[in-house]
Amino acid sequence: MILYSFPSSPFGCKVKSVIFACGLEKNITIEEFHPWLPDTEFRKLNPLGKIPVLKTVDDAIFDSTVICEYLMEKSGMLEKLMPNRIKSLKIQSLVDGLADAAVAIRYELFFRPEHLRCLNWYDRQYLALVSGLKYLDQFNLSTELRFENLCLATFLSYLEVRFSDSNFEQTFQNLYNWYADFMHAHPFLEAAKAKDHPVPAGITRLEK
Ligand SMILES: N[C@@H](CCC(=O)N[C@@H](CS)C(=O)NCC(=O)O)C(=O)O
Repeated sequence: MILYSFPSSPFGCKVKSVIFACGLEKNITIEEFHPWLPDTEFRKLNPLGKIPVLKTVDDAIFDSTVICEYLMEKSGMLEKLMPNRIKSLKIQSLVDGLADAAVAIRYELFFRPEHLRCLNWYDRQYLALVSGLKYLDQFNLSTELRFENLCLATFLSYLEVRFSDSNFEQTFQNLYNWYADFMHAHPFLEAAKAKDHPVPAGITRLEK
């Protein structure tokens, strides 16, 4: 199987963490692909043009949560990683929403020139991000190896890379203490963390 992803993608890192937690790393090749590259072939795998995508022998699976469920089921780890399905999905969908907001902010700042940026829209994404982190800061999280915890830890690794100047670690201390404890309890997850990576040449900014 091939996983199309990019080293900084929070959704891709979430899938990588599930690959490691399920012991599937030998079955999956990770192919680096930036979703903003003009590549019409990739849209044959995912018409939305988004990563991550998992290419199997006879299918292309997206989005990240569907890929994760597929891998957990395939490896027999679904019950272990999601013993309480609704609880897992609730946190997972919150974290996905935070990742959507964080990635939208990143795109606005990185891909759009300053004179085309919309401050109200940016503020709304930032509000979603901060409100979600506050909610999770008050949540009682365990350090058990659970799907929702994998989603959250890899997302926080994305914030470390892309929002390093936002002071979240000081503002949401419970959450970041949990993150440190969780990573300490499951050191194999270091390999799934988001990494800063140069954007490939040939990507055009949103000039219009
Ligand atoms: N809901 C999707 C979100 C995936 C997503 O937004 N991926 C970003 C990269 S982190 C992307 O491919 N963006 C390209 C675009 O929006 O055109 C999932 O969980 O896989």
